[in-house]
Amino acid sequence: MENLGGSGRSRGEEAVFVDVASVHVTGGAGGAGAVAFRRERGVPRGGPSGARGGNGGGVVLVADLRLDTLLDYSYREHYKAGRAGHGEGGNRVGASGKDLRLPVPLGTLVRDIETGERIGELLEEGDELVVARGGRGGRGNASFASPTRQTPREWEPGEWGEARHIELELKLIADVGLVGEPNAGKSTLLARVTAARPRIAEYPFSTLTPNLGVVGLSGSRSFVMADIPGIIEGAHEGRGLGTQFLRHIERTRTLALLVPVDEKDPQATYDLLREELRAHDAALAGISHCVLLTKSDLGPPEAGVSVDAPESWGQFRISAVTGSGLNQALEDLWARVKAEKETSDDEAAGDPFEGAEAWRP
Ligand SMILES: Nc1nc2c(ncn2[C@@H]2O[C@H](COP(=O)(O)OP(=O)(O)OP(=O)(O)O)[C@@H](O)[C@H]2O)c(=O)[nH]1
Ligand SMILES: [Mg+2]
Repeated sequence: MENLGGSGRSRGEEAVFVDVASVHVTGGAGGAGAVAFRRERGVPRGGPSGARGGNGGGVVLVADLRLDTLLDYSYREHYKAGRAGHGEGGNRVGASGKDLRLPVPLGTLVRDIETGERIGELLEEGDELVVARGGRGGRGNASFASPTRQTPREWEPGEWGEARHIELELKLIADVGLVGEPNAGKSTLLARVTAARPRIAEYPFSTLTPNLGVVGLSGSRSFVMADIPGIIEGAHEGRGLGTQFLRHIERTRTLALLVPVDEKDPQATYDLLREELRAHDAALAGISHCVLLTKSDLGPPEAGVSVDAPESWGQFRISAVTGSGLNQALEDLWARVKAEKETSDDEAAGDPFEGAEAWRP
């Protein structure tokens, strides 16, 4: 498999896309300790009262159901938690630095890139993992007082926060599977809407292995799209590349059947795809699907073509070359994936990055 920003890998029954991101995380610096003495009436120099600095904030990863991919972490490389306040006189300890809490999808694995050490894995909603500790605050002169040393002037600076270069890794399973005859434009579409770079060519069977990519939409919304080799009539009997690759899309949330509008008989193409899916596996035929009428730039102008597809949940006229119709199709695909997920598990809603404007990618 090929893609950018991740490495494809096959595991067991289906194509597994490994979404990776590498980021630098730095804890906040601790505050310095203070040197101060109490002022008391009649006492020229009271006891030492310089307090310690606060502790710096840590960078904490938090597993969040609302995220499905690591796409948000491909836009920004450095994340830093808040630095602490310095200690003050009158035994006032410095304020602690604010933790930086970064939401990541469930299943995220974290490694230290320099040492290769596995730092941990976030599996359940709310799981937390500190990836960079804040620096400790330094002691103020009050801490150095002893019966024999009543006017210490020592103080410590705060420690620097821990700095680490980490890799986040997430194994993804495709949400949307593209199904079409060879040359239908599956790979062209994947390349247009994701960072994946599958092979594209004007001859059939240019794609020989599945490709996956992450489609990113506004507001941290994303889903995974799979492009598999084309299927032809009789594929379920082994013609062409057969249907061996269909197993890669058996667990997708929905399918998109591609029908080029410049074809002689778009209806026959659609019927053939449905029939091959059915013949391969009843479960696959049971996955919801929409129709993507592709290569609209080549077809008759405006809504000339549609197919009779009563079981589909939608039809979209798109061109992966001009981009026409793509936004609507992707929005509706996302909504469909979300709805299918909600029927299988109860997902939280809302924006996981809310309140994090300062560092939001
Ligand atoms: N004009 C036009 N050409 C397109 C469009 N989408 C794909 N093509 C062309 O159609 C040909 C086949 O595209 P691919 O993306 O390789 O098709 P595929 O479905 O991946 O084909 P296989 O991998 O062989 O199954 C290429 O020459 C593309 O440039 C489109 O929207 N408009
Ligand atoms: Mg292809």
